[in-house]
Amino acid sequence: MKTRITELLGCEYPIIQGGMAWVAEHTLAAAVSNAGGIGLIAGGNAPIDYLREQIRLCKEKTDKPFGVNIMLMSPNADDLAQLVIDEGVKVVTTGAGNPGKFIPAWKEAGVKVIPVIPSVALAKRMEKAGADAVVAEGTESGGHIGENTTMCLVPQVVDALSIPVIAAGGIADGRGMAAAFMLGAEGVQIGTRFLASEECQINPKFKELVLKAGDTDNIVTGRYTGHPCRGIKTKFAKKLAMGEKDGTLSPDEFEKLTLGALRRAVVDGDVESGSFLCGAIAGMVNDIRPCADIVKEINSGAEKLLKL
Ligand code: TUI
Repeated sequence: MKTRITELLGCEYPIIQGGMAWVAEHTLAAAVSNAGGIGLIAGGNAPIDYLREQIRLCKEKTDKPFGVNIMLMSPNADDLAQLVIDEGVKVVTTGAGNPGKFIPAWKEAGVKVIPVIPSVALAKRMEKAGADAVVAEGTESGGHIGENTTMCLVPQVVDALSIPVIAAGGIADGRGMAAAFMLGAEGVQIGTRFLASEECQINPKFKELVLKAGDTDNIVTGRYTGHPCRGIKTKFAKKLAMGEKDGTLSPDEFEKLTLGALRRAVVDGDVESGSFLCGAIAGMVNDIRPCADIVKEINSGAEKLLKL
């Protein structure tokens, strides 16, 4: 399927892997890029040396284009923004904030800039600031989320912008991709499906939780901190949700409990105190497959439906 996104990014399929903090390292990113999509390495809160090494390792594993996600709440965001220029990274996506101040330098360096946005207002600002495309991310996504759904957000962003729109949130198969295209998207960003891939390096316990999850095993916590996050409804997540609801956990105490919780999930598989961030579509993810199979199956499934 050729769209303005495949043209812009020089990839075979308009499928981008989500820049999941702690999860999206070079093995996963290279596998998705080698499969014909666009793999992303997550900057997250990583030190600059770690991200530099990940970028270099990725270049050893693929000669296809790949990208880096800059999490704008990271205290390192300025340094990471410069690093992607210095390392000649071709694509940058951003999350959890407004990347406006970085866009001129990225554009100057020939980096394709794709902010992830949760609203039409921010999408318009990004187009004005020179973004090449946007990811319109619905609240079905895992991790830090906005309030609007993919179904409602994507067509409104498509109508408001001239640049191409990539849909994210709740997409894990060809049906989801076809639906996003019917809403006007020209690409999809997929995270949760790649958690259950062979090349994904997360703790096996995390993969097991994704595979076991049903449609109601998902929860959003932390709305009162201003940083709502979606993940798997573990006992720990339920404890956070309860403390938030009944007022027994102050926002400060909540932040303390969740500090480092994503690392505890991804690296240690710690179900007692880890946050297993993951999208609401996890209930539909039932097997661990190579990234190449996942990318090709989603694309061919969508193509068949769109040609009906
Ligand atoms: O960024 C994400 N997902 C993430 S980041 C992350 S690490 C983290 N952990 C705890 C708290 C916060 C972050 C885990 N998952 N997705 C993209 C995304 N961006 N979703 C929502 C936004 C967003 C929110 C506000 C983008 C821009 C924005 O702008 C506000 C403004 O106007 O500055």
